[in-house]
Formats: sequence, C-alpha cells, structure tokens
Amino acid sequence: MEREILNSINNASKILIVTHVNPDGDTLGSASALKSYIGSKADILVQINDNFNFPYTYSFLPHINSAKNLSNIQNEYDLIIALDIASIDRIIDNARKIFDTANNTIAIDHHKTNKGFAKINYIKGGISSTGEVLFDLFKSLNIKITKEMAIGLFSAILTDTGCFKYESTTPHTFKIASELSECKINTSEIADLCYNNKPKNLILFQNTLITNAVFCLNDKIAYTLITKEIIEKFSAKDEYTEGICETLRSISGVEIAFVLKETQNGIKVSIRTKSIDATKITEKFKGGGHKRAAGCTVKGSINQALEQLLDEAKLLI
Ligand SMILES: [Mn+2]
Repeated sequence: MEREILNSINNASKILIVTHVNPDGDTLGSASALKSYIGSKADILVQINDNFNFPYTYSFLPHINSAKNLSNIQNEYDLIIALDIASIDRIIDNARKIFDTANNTIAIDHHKTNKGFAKINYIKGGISSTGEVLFDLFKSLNIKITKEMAIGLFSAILTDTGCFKYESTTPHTFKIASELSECKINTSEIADLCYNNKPKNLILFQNTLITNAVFCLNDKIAYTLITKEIIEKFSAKDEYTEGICETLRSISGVEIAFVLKETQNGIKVSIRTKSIDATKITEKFKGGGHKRAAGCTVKGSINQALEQLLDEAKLLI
C-alpha cells in the first residue's frame, strides 16, 4: 500500500492536504511535513472560513502560513490526502464537496475508530500520532527526511504524545524522536513555540474559570461555567476553553469535572472523569464521547443545564 500512496502522489497534478477541524499540532505538523516532501503541487487546507480562527500557535511550521482556507480553495485537485482525520464528518463545507468528487483520495491516520473513508486508507490505529505513521511511511519508501520535514514530524509527535507522556508513547516513538533530533532541528525551541507561546488572554481567561470553579460532594465533582460575559471580557476564541476541564480533573479527589459553555446552540458541556464512565451522563443528553472524555449539548439556561447534569453525576458517585 505504501507504493500505491507514492504512485498516487507522483501521478497527481494537484494535491490538497486536508487537516481536521479545530486543527492541532499533529494534523498541522503532519501536513507541514507532507507538503515539504511533495513541494509546490500540494496545498494545505486549514478548515476555517477566514483568518480569524487561524491556529497561530502553529504558524511556525513550514508552509502553514500559506495554507488555504475554506473561503479560498477551488476544486482543482485530483488527489486529496486527509491527515489525522478520524471520520469523514471532520471534513466540512466545500472541502467535503471537493473530497467527495476527487479522482483519488488517501487517508493517513492513527485513530483506532477510523473506519476508512478514502479510496486508499493507511490507518495505523493505536500509534502515537499521525506524525509517527507518516514518518514510518516515509522510511518504508526510503524517502530522506529533510530538516524542514523533521520540524513538522517532531511537532506532530511531541504534541500528540503530550510531550511523550501518554501511553501510546513506545520505544519506537522515542527512536523516531531521536532520529528527527539528528536532522539539526532545535527541539527545545519547537517545544517553546508549541507550549510557551500562548496569548495573554487565554491564560487570563483560563485562570478566571479555574478560580471560579465550584466543588461539591466532598470535592468529587468540580465544575466551572463559561458565560457569554466571560467570553466577551477576554475576547475568548473557541480554542481558549481547551484544557480547562482536564485541569479540574487533575485535582486530587475530583472524580468528575464539567465545563459548561453558553453558545448560540445551547449549553455545550464537556465532561472529564477518572474512573467513572462519562458517556453514562452524556448519553442522557444525546451526546457521546469516550469513557474519560465526553460531551453533549443541553437546552435551557446554563443553570438549568448544570442542575440536570449534577443530578445525573450524583447518581454515579
Ligand atoms: Mn492525532
């Protein structure tokens, strides 16, 4: 299959590399590395409508600044490569139309749940990151990893392993990191750019929400409410809420953490748990997710939503 992928790339005249919605370091780092390899006949797509929500944290990655967005892509591609995209519904709007009508499509991914939505599916479920899958793909094809490619691949692996902390980090992952670090990249600078480069308002917004957190049932439940006023005060972007629920869960004794956010479509709820099955709560509200991380949307006011969630959570403790 590796050969088939290489042949598809070589035979294509114009290639679109698609990153997933709410792009992270893995999807963008992998896209950066793949574009570095393919060169000028490939474009990267970041699925936003304009530059307002551009993932500036990762703008240090080669070629990410010149990525296309949903407003300025045209249907001129005969090969689409989806990177780190677990399911087709993470390709939206006109990008989806381009994907559906493309001559040839490839999915390169590491999500276990990926059922394979492209013509060629290169899915290695359980591997640490798409960056790692892509590195192994390059290696198996005897493709030389340049310094530019190494920046993207290292960033992808670094961020998707939580700085090599998650269980998916294997001896092989470390070997790859070692090999990439020999490509004359500055690994400590990359880590600084990924982690020590946050907008001031993001930290102030998150600190306010943590300070406002409420604890109940002997600190087994922790929650915080993101109201429209708080969002406006800090001009908070969607991605500013990432990590708040995890911080609440990280507190010793907390079993269930909630973050409730006022949005135009109702109250968006994130739940993080330690050993309790979070989907037992979200399925009551037609939501979904994983055992330790789930989400749902609840109708009504933020306080009404909170009351309903607490009622369900208390049944599980
Ligand atoms: Mn990933």
